[in-house]
Amino acid sequence: MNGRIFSVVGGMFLLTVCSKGDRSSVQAAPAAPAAPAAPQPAAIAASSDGSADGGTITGKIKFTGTAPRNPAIDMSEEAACKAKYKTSPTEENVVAGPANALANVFVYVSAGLPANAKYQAPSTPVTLDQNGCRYHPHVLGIMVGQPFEIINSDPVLHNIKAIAKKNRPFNVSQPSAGMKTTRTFSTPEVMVNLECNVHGWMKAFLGVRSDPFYAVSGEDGSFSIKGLPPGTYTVEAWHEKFGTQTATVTVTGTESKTANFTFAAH
Ligand SMILES: [Cu+2]
Repeated sequence: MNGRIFSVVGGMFLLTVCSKGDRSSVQAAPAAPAAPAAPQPAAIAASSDGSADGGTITGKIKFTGTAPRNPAIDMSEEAACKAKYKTSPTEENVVAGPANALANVFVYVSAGLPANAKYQAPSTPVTLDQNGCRYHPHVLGIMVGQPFEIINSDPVLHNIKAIAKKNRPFNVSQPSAGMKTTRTFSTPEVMVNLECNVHGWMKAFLGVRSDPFYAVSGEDGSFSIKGLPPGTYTVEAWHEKFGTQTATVTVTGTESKTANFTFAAH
């Protein structure tokens, strides 16, 4: 991300604007500290939002065969959760879209980025909502150091447990609606499994990365990873039931490359 560079420039711009007494239409950049920017290590000009330079890897994820049926969830003992559904809720082990599109695949660059590259984590939290006794979203990514905000939207006790091997595991109780807990992760790990000790069907999967080059496929199976510097990358696609696949993709400039993945349902 080149946010660091941008914020310095943007900050100076703000000061100029303000000193002229203009209406402050420039958006919410916090008053930039006047101190000169400290020299920053390894400024890799990459952007995760695609608004700046870099290459793009996009693709579609599909599966062959017949998707297994997602088990029904028995919420009869959690009336407050059950009431949130019109039809009986199921687990989300395999979420398929039209034409065998596969959702909830975590796609990330597993190799090829410069070893010394440093990417600043956004201060914007990644949110995991417990709502209707399910996790939303079911698969998600986060950067090392980025706030991970766990919210309880249910008037029932949830107990979120992070099963991590490289990161510090945690186990947090949220007995009532509106509770919020924030954690961070210190090292890359794909995946950290999230479970609820109270509701055995509640599962989510969190990919922790030290760079912003990851995405989760949508209902149409598509994903997009933007802002990649030139390089040859291993792109890995992870699915909770169907395993992993990799592709090698070379990016030379600001072009868009395609990497499609097809899993076999089993
Ligand atoms: Cu729960």
